[in-house]
Amino acid sequence: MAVTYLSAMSLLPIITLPDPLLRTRSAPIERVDDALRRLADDMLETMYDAPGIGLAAVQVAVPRRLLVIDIADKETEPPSPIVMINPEIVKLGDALAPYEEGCLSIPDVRVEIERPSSLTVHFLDRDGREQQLTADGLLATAIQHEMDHLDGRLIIDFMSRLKRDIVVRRFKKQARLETGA
Ligand code: K2U
Ligand code: ZN
Repeated sequence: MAVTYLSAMSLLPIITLPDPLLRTRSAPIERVDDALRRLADDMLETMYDAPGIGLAAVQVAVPRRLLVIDIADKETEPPSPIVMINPEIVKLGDALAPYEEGCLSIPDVRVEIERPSSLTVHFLDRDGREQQLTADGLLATAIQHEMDHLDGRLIIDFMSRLKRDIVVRRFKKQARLETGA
């Protein structure tokens, strides 16, 4: 039945280190159409399944400037999904706050990162409408983490060079073992 088919979403594979695509600068989106909305919905389903509170399109191998976020606590709150198309941070607060960040594309690695604790971001929503959002706390951290993905920046870039090289070597070795190379 066409309606069922259209409404069914799909889980997308999340790419991981050392996939070079993660280092791409994602391209702006020209058209907000049904195909893009379908990708955003598939990204949300993939994020909830991971589970995660954010996901950038490049993490599902689509290097376009699209991200999804939902920081609602699923134990106590209803979902509160946010879709951001061509997001731009227009203001960053002066106060910094540390957070021990993980990344769905770099499993089992945690990095304590200090980021501005508040920001204002401009973006297009899933209907292509201009939006402005002021965020603080975990939402501000998540927006900055996902925006980093759109510019090919990863949490390991906040590590010392030595620790980053150790992590990258470990993921490259794991990838070789998996492909039997
Ligand atoms: O983009 C991603 O890899 C998903 C990230 C997003 C994120 C990381 C750190 C801080 C905020 C957002 C996470 O892996 S989602 C997993 C998660 C769940 C609860 C709290 C923090 C991170
Ligand atoms: Zn990430």
